[in-house]
Amino acid sequence: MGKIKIGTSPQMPRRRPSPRLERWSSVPTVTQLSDAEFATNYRDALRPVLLKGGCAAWAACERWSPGYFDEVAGSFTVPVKIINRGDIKVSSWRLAEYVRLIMQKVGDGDQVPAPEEIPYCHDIPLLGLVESLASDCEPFPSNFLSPWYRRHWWRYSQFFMGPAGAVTPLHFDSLLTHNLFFQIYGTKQFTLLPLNQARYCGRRGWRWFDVDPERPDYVQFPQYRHATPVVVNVSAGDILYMPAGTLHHVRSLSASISFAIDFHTKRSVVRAFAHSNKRTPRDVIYYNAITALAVIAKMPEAAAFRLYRPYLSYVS
Ligand SMILES: O=C(O)CCC(=O)C(=O)O
Ligand SMILES: [Fe+2]
Repeated sequence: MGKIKIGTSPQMPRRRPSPRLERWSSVPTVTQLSDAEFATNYRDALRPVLLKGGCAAWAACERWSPGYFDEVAGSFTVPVKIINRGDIKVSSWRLAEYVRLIMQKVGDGDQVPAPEEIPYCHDIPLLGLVESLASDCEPFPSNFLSPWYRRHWWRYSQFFMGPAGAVTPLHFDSLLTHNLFFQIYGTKQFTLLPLNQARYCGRRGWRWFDVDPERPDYVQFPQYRHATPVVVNVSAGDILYMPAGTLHHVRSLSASISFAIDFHTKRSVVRAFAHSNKRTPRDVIYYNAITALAVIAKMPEAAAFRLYRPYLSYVS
């Protein structure tokens, strides 16, 4: 009789399942979350979580509104996007002019136009440009981030402001980072899927997906029947954590102001390289290499940030 190979016997205990979950049945909601619980139960376990009221005590939640941004940054020129699936058209607007557009939409209560007709002030590093805004965001949960990002967390943030009906179609964040998302004004509805369900969603290029999770076309995307999207509403004062590489579709249910920080841990940046394929843009590999130098090799923040900064205005 041949020898039984170690590890193949049916009596052997099964290997521990990978910590990467195949599916989420819901997004847990908590009202308290210590740094250690966040790291162990959510970040390292790659599970999303909603920290209800997590930033409700910030001055930002009192002060920030479209009108406030008219006051503090109205003269800034900002890129505004029209997003039609993965096709993005960018134009430059004065922030004051854009605020007027939001106010009109807020004021008139008319039918909401289709998302691909709504200009969206989307994904801009505004807090890095108007650094005083960060003082409205205290106490800030810096320890949720890796050390590289903590001291000047606002430099790494991406700002979003738009009217009701603005939609960011299904995608993952370019660098396959974790995402810590802060909702300051209004409510957004997120639909989330773990990265390993990307194959069901009609991928286009590197990071966009053609399936519309709000009205899936099962004839065009029959595989989407295997997908298990979870929906969560994120209201003013809430913090949402999305694990590295989460696919997300986001609808503004009202006029909205938010910002997010895309961040890597040592593990997630290594995983991002492991996920690279021939569709991965060179820029993504470059910015992940810089991030690896900062997060793993501890390159000094000032030098690493200088190289990383253009990523914050990178449209892909
Ligand atoms: O809020 C949105 O519309 C999109 C948010 C997003 O995609 C992000 O934070 O990465
Ligand atoms: Fe995103």
